[in-house]
Amino acid sequence: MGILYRLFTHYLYAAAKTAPVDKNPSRPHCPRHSTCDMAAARTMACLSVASLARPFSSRVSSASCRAAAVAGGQRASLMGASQPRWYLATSSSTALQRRRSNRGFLTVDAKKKGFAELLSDIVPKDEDYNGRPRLEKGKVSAKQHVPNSIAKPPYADSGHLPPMNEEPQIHDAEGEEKMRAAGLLAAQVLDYAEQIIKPGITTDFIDQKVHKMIVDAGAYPSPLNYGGFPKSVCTSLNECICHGIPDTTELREGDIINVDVTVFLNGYHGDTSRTIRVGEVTDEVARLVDVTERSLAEAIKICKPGTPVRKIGATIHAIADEAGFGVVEKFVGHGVGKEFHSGPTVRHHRNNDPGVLVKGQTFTIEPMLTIGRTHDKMWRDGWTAVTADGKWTAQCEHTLLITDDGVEILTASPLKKTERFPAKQATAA
Ligand code: EYF
Ligand code: CO
Repeated sequence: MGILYRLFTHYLYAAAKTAPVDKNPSRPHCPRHSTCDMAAARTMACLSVASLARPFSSRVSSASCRAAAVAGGQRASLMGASQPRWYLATSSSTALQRRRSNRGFLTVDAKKKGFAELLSDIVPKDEDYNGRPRLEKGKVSAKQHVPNSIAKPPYADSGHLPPMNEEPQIHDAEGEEKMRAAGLLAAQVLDYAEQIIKPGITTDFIDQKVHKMIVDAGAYPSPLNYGGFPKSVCTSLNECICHGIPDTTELREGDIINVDVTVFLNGYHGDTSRTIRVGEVTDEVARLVDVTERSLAEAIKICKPGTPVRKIGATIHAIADEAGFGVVEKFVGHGVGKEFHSGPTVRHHRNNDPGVLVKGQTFTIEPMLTIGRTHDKMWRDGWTAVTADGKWTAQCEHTLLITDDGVEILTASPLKKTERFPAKQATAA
């Protein structure tokens, strides 16, 4: 009985430790909505960049979350009647009640299972992939300082999230030049991050170096305090899909890490990321990274005035399918410019979204491909999204400008100049 009890409590502990806050991986949610003043911010970000193709029936409680979910509803309504819509349900649950309800949910799950199932459930939850144990949260260091001389985006001091503007960001010649400058700096910072990456360094070290380079260039690191995000860059390791928070975790030989850099320079954001190999990686992991990059490159080639936004997802998904990889649906590309995130929502999987690209518009494409399943679970920190099955995932991202007859990659690496103006591909509407 003692063993049974211990196993049961061990199971509950293991499940609680690893359980997603939301059991439905496709359902957007605000992980810490009632424990933190950043509730609206987080839900908003879920709705803006971690978006959202599925009906939303989860209960959100605080006024801030409600406002955010309403904003999500507005956004969904702009997607047109044939699009999935958001549904807002309210309840009066508090943080404590939500934790209770999570526990209750887990308990019910456990009670339904027999002894053998109980055992088998414990083991796969912590199964390694690639000889690497599942990621665990490390220690997050204190927030970095930004000198007063640097122009900051509106959220920098408050930690709020600006309201999501569904309109695309379209620029005149001067705006385009500023976007070029922001894009170039972001690309330079990412190149620098790639150069310092080696086994043994921590993700916090990457954050410190990236932060310093951005601030030294007179820019603000856009993620810092964006909806309360605690660091200047996202570092997403192995099974982390996106929004990994730099901490004391050390890189190991054979890892892959996505570094997602966004800078705010002269009033404009430039946003780019790539997945970097830490030393030698396995053939399967190398192929994942290569195919993810190719899917982005091919999607960029079809971009020009008049290209339906949905073709981007179709292109990426076809390449991932052929290679046998999954496409994460929950997190999406976005308009970028004076605001960090705006319309259009750029989904990376096959979709039927309305809208076409227009000259002067800036936006990102940032596909996330997976070796295994595409479902995610959110860590209790409310930011870090990892694959539910623990298999690895890769992402890459560029900020793009639609030109007269094609596209310019504003965040093309200065070390790989050839990719700035990709060869065009014919596209049928
Ligand atoms: C659950 C944030 C993350 N959001 C988006 C805030 O577009 C981006 N990268 O390409 C992007 C980067 C960051 C970001 C960095 C921080 N955030 C808010 C709420 C939830 C969330 O993830
Ligand atoms: Co982005």
